[in-house]
Formats: sequence, structure tokens, C-alpha cells
Amino acid sequence: MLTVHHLGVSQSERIVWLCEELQIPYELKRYHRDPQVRGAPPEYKALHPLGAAPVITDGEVVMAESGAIVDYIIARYGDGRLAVPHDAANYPDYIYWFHYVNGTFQPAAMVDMILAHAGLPSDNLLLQAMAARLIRSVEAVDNRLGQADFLAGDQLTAADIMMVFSLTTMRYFNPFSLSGYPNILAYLQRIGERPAYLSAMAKADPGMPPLLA
Ligand SMILES: N[C@@H](CCC(=O)N[C@@H](CS)C(=O)NCC(=O)O)C(=O)O
Repeated sequence: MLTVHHLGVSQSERIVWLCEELQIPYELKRYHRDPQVRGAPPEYKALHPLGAAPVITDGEVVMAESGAIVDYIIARYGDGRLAVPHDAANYPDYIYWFHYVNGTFQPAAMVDMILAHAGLPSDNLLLQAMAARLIRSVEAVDNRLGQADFLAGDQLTAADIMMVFSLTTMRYFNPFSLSGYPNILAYLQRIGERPAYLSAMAKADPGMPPLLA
């Protein structure tokens, strides 16, 4: 049985959402963050040497890393649904935006958050450079969503499943504003109309309002 180990308020919400979109059987195990350091509790860290969410188990398979898990589930259980075939015209968009999320966007949001807590003066050049990088990263997404309803084109794909955490729940940790980005805001409204997204969020983090605005 595929088991999704979900750490509360974390990137593993992506995997719950993926399973709900694909409507595949899975078991959800929820873990609460350590109340003091806000990290994964010891029982989560014991699942995989990385000790970070998401983690899935599936028979003998124990896998971490969002992108790898998304690819694995789509290939093994999704019949390729929510991916884009290699010979499709929008395949380059699909792989670009899929990898953009954890390759560029999420690191930019993390570094910006860490530096904001480092007590640096506001004229610190590294602080400013990293804040500018996050703004450029958000702008790129907004520009793309001005061209298409979803990152890979007119249909939701796994690239969107990767992206949405970084635009929503990530803002509980780093509250960057989306107010100047109308295409992202319209996109998040579309996401918020999806029953699979709403049911995933209700199962993963009951009571936590998705930050869709
Ligand atoms: N690149 C990794 C990042 C994993 C990661 O940093 N997860 C965070 C949650 S969003 C985590 O587990 N933090 C708690 C901890 O490290 O103790 C992925 O996408 O799977």
C-alpha cells in the first residue's frame, strides 16, 4: 500500500493533493511538527535519512524528495496522468516549470525567509540580492500564468502540484505578498475550486485555511 507520510504544514501536502487528483488508493499518516523547533518529530526523521517531508513508503520503497515522489506516483499509479508526454508540444514547458519550483522558486523563498530572520540591516547587500531574487522568481510565475491557465498549458499538471505549496502554505513561513501578481491570484482561485485540492488540504492539515489570496 502506498503510504504518504505528511508532516503538518509542509511540502508533503503536494503528495496528498497528487493522490487526490489521481484518485488512487493511499494511506495518509499525519505527523505534527516539533512544537519548539518547528521541525519534523523524531518518528518522521526515522523514516528516511534526509528526515524531511515528504516521505512515502510503498512496500520496500522508501522515498523522499517531492519531485522524485511525484514522478514515481504518476509513473507507477497514475498511468502518466498529470504528466505531459515527451512528444507533446508543451513538454518543454512542463519539465521547465516542474523543475523550476524546487530548483529556483522554493530555494529563493527559503533563503529570503532565513535572511529575514538573521537580524541583518535592511541595506545588507546579500539580503537585498536575495529579496530581489524572490521577486524575480514570483514575477516569472505571474508572467507565465498570463500566457496560460496552468504552468504547462491549459490543463493542470504535476508542475502545478509542485508549485502551489510554494505560493500558498510557504507564505505561513515567509509571508511574501502576491498582491501585485493578478495572474497568480487568478490561478490560485482556479486551484481553490478543485475538489481534489480542497479535500487534500482538509485531510492533510484540517483547520488550516489554504492561503489562496
Ligand atoms: N527538497 C525537499 C525539501 C524537503 C524539506 O525541506 N521539507 C521540510 C518541510 S517543507 C521539512 O521536512 N522540514 C522539517 C525538518 O527538516 O525537520 C523536498 O521537496 O522534498
